[in-house]
This record gives sequence, structure tokens and C-alpha cells, in this order.
Amino acid sequence: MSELFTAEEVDQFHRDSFIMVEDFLDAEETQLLYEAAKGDYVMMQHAHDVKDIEGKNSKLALWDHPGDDIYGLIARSHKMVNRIEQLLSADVYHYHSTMMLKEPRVGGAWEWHQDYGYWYYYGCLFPDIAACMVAIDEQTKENGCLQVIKGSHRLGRLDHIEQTSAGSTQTSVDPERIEAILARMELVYCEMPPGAGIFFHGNILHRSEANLSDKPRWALRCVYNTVHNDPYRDIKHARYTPLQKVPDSAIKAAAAKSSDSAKEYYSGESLRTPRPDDAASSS
Ligand SMILES: O=C(O)CCC(=O)C(=O)O
Repeated sequence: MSELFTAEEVDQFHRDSFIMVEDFLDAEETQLLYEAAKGDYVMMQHAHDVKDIEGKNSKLALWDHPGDDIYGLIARSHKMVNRIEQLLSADVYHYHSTMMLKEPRVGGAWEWHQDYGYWYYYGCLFPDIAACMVAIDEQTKENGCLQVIKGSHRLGRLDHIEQTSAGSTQTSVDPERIEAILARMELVYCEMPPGAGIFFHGNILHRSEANLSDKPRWALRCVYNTVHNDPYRDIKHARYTPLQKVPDSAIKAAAAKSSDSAKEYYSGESLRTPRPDDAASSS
């Protein structure tokens, strides 16, 4: 499999804000990632609830630095990092990764937001950030797959409003603006088989619904910041740290290696979504 996108695929990313790669991981890598994640008791101890506006909980585990477990090797692999660098036309470093754990029947929704809507407040001056979400379970409409608005990164950064109903800690774009956007732009449900990856721009508008199905919806999401966009102050997530790329073969060589007890995960409190005054209060 090619480690890079074609010129047409790069154009597609700049037009649509995202691009999916169905066979991002091969069958063996997909199985290793599945086994590592599902048996990762260290990660589960560090997975925290994020409430949606109906009080349903999604869990996520978050870390800044990719190590030598299978998540870190996928995050550092050539087929991941070279593609991200190609899409952003710049050198990148690992900004953070998350394991998104939407459990059957209880997994909550994510409101419409842009990720750069958060990272702007973390000292990133440019929206030159991209992520890749890799499916661990099959991602379907029923289990709350990612939804995106095609081309929405071209709207620029939109203000986010705190959503506090039912104890929610999320922020989202004004629903009236979303309605206007959806009347003009296409909504895409990103259904994906295990092992597929979706690469998306930091300003893409995205959300997902609660998981009302009896199937889990787990996904690994790796985020990359461009080196020229090193945050101008320390608020949250990694400052520029050289990224040690590894050959794709390192993923299989590590087998189903899950996190070890030394891995530095974020605590529940530090998962809170950013507020406009975070920059000021950190000084
Ligand atoms: O896991 C989801 O459904 C939402 C993911 C998300 O909001 C993100 O990747 O920024």
C-alpha cells in the first residue's frame, strides 16, 4: 500500500476537509490494535466520562506523547505521519492522541464543534493541525459514527458556546449557525470498517450521536500540529517535541502491546474542554 496520497486525494482533502482510507491498517494490524485496546486495563483506568447535553457519557483516554505501545507506533508510523505532512505541506509533531470509547447503549453524543475551536485557546496561532481517527470497532450510524460537514474547514474558526445542560462539559458551535450551514453544505456519516482511517482538518465541523446500539464504537484518534505552529504558551497538549517516525513494520513487530503503567494519561479534571479565558488564567 502506498504511504502517500495521490495529488487528486490531496485536492480532495483541501476541498472536502477530510479523506478516508479504507485499508489504513491491514487485517493483522487491525486485529493487533483491537486486542491491545480491548485488553488495556491501564488505559481503562485512565478513561474518563465526558457528558453530553442529555447526561449520557462518552469515555475518553488522552495522552500527549506517543510511546512504544501499539497506539504510539501507529501514531509514529510512516503511513500516518507522512500522509499528515503531505496534507498540511509541513513538518509536524504529535500534539496528542485520544482513545474514544463509546460504549453500547450508554455512549454519549458529541456536539457540533471544530477541534481548532479548542486549540485556538491553547496557544496555536494557525489552524494548521490535522488528525486521523482509526476505527477499532466498525463505525456505523447506529453506534454513533463520526459525522462531518464536507468543506466546512473553509468556514474558518467559529465561536464555541458552552453546553451545560445535564452536567455537560462540552462546547459547541451556535445551533442557529449550524442550521444555516447544513442548509447549504453536505453532511457525511463516516461509516468505517475496523482498520479504516479518516484524516481530517482541524477546522472541520464534526459531531457524533449517542450510541444506542448494542455494539461498542471505539476509535483511536491521533492529532498532529505543524512545527511552525508550536503553541506560543503552555496551556495544554504537547509543545514541539521531535517526532520519531517508525517504519510501518514496527506496528506488527510490537504485536498487541498495550499501555504500560508508566504512560502519562490526562486526569479527569484536565479533560475539561477549553474556555476562552484559559489563556489569560494560565499566565
Ligand atoms: O468520537 C467522536 O465521535 C467525536 C470525536 C471528536 O469530536 C474529535 O475527534 O474531535
